[in-house]
Amino acid sequence: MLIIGIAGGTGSGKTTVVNHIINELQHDEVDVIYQDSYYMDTTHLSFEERKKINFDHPKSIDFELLHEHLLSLKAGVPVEQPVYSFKEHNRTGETVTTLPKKVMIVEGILVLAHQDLRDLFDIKLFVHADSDERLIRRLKRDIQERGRDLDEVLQRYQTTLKPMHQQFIEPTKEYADLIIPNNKYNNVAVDIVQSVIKERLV
Ligand code: UZR
Ligand code: MG
Repeated sequence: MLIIGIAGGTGSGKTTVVNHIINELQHDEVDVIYQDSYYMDTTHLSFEERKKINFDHPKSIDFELLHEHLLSLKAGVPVEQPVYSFKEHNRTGETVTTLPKKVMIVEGILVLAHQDLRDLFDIKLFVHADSDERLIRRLKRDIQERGRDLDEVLQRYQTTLKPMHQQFIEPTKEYADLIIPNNKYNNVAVDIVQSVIKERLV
């Protein structure tokens, strides 16, 4: 099994990079684990309380479960990946069965921030985009897809996303084997990653 960790700030284009990588591979040889699926269960909190959670701090993520799931997959055992709702800020209670595949991709802002996870990755990537670019993408996405408004997104960006990015995400660039510049969609870098994966698969 080849395990690839893909980190990078919010709006850097991680999910898009992952989608392009997996499109080129056979359906039965690859699957993705999303860090977003592993936000802590917050059922005990009210919606108003959940909105106040700092979702960009490592402690909001159930890294233990994520690590345990990766170990299972590595041992050939399927796992139940929780399903998360950004509108509700909580797990939905549903899960998706994730089978062990030859290539497992682990994607999320903080996946390189956790040493036990890092130790499991064969390849570590960091997707970089400038912060203005990331803010523009984040604004569009949160308003169009996650039911937020302009003030809420900007407020969150200034008070939480930016400081958390500087404190916890940006420093993990240091652990990356490869940093992908992604202010514009980067075909060449994705092609290179794909060839490395294909090489390792044979
Ligand atoms: P990406 N996030 C939410 O907006 N709502 C939640 O309930 C849980 C997480 C955001 C989180 C982080 N921060 O910046 C982002 N906030 O999802 C990570 N607020 O996802 O890497 O796709 O941007
Ligand atoms: Mg994403």
